[in-house]
Amino acid sequence: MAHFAKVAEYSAKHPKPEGIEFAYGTAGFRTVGDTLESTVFRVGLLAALRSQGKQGKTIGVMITASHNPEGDNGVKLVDPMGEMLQQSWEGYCTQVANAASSDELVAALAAVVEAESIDTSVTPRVVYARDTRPSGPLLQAALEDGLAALGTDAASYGVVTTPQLHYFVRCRNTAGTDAAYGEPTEAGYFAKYTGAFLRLVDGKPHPSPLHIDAANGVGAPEVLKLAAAAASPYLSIEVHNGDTVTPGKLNKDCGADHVKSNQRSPVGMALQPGSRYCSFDGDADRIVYYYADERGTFHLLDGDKISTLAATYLRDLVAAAGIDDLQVGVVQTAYANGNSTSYIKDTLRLPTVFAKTGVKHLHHEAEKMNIGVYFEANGHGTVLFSPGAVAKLRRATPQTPAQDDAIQRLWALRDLINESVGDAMSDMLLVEAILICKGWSLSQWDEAYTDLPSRLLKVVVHDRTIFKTTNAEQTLTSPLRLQEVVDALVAKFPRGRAFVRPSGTEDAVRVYAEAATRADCDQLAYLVAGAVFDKAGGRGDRPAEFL
Ligand code: G16
Repeated sequence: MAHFAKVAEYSAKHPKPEGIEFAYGTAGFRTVGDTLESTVFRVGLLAALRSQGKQGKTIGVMITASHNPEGDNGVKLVDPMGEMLQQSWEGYCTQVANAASSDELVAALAAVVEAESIDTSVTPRVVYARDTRPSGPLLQAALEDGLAALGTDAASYGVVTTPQLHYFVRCRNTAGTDAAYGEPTEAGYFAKYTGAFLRLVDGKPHPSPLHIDAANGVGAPEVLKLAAAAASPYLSIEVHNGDTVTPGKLNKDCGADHVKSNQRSPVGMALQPGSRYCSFDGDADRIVYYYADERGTFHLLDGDKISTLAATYLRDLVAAAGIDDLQVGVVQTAYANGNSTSYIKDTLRLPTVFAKTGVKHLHHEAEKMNIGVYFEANGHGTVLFSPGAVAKLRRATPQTPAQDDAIQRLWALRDLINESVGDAMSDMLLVEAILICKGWSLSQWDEAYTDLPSRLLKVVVHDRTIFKTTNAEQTLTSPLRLQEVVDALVAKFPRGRAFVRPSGTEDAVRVYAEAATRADCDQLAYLVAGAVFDKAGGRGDRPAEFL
């Protein structure tokens, strides 16, 4: 095919490593950074085809491995509205990434063109960015070759957060339409979100400083720029773990994933009672909050707590605005703490559904709601206003000043939220705005419900692809009979719940357990992890008992 005339020449510079199978998973391709050059080159080709398939709309490419260790890297495609790549394309990505030769690669690309009836005469448009990982520059060069091979009109945003790139893509594709999202620049991003934030908190008392653990990642410089753009005592921040230069520091003993998984503060943050803390992950798409009480005990406010805070605030505003038939709903995954789900159903009386892990799955469920709040317990999430909800807001005619105020606040919240994807900076502003408006400390926010003790473990196995699940990933269908073993263990513990699923971003199997007491929870997690290790090909050290 003439369209692919230059592919072989460029591809020769980026040969596929032998013996490695790549798979487009939960958040794109993600593995050891040194092995990804051919894959990222090929993602450049796919991004161009995806853009042509969308009549020249701008597609995004983000080079990041987010919460993974610094040696890993990854790459994912961003669709025109700033959302994750349409799932039906994930198979194409996997096929193209695994083509063994230049000829096979061209054939795989031609098959995509054929299957999607792509008009290859359209000029492809792609924007891209990367996080701070050392392997990023080399992978970016490979991506640029892939884009050049198909004559792409391409632009780099340099080193930015993943959600910023999603935002830029959405802005570019909506410019000049009714759905115009903002200026597709860093300055535009900061102006939009800080402007909405300041509108919401105007006139309220100033909060105490917020200590941010930036995971030694790209969130550090970006959140400083955000605060500079706000230039307001409403956003007084202190950044910790902001070293993006020293090798080995990214996500090391810090960041949202570390804090959530280990349920303790990150390195470099000595918690003081009464002070306020949060952690981003390596590419700033997740956030969790935490504090220490008077006795120095650590308390985590994770994605479930953020979700319930946002849902409560939105529900109350909708009621105060006097808008009928505007329902707030919540999407969670199996990792949601059991008590958060009960709180949403029984106390807030809001509808809630479960989706599979991966924000793309939650996003699709939230799209079915009027106002859909979706968060993973790990702190990854956002809020979506459906077109119907936006139309109702537009039509709303306030009868009182209080109704008018509530409607203005709903508009400001919509502007404050990055609807394209979960965004640590935008979510931080959302939490800060709600806490400022309510006059709440972190411990007051925490009072809504008490988490059941929970534990998340990783088990390394020879082949995680043998693990298959159903029921929003809460039930194993393979390996055979392992689920029966898990069920029997769960039955031994009051309020016990546990599930096993293969990670889509790391070479490991994840085990989640919760139970009525910390001791029971830890015992259940240990027993389930041990069963996985013994019965499904554990590798390395057997999971140890908690002491
Ligand atoms: C990614 C996904 C999240 C998911 C997380 C862990 O996060 O975007 O939706 O929860 O991986 O997924 P898994 O358990 O399948 O490894 P991030 O922040 O690393 O991009």
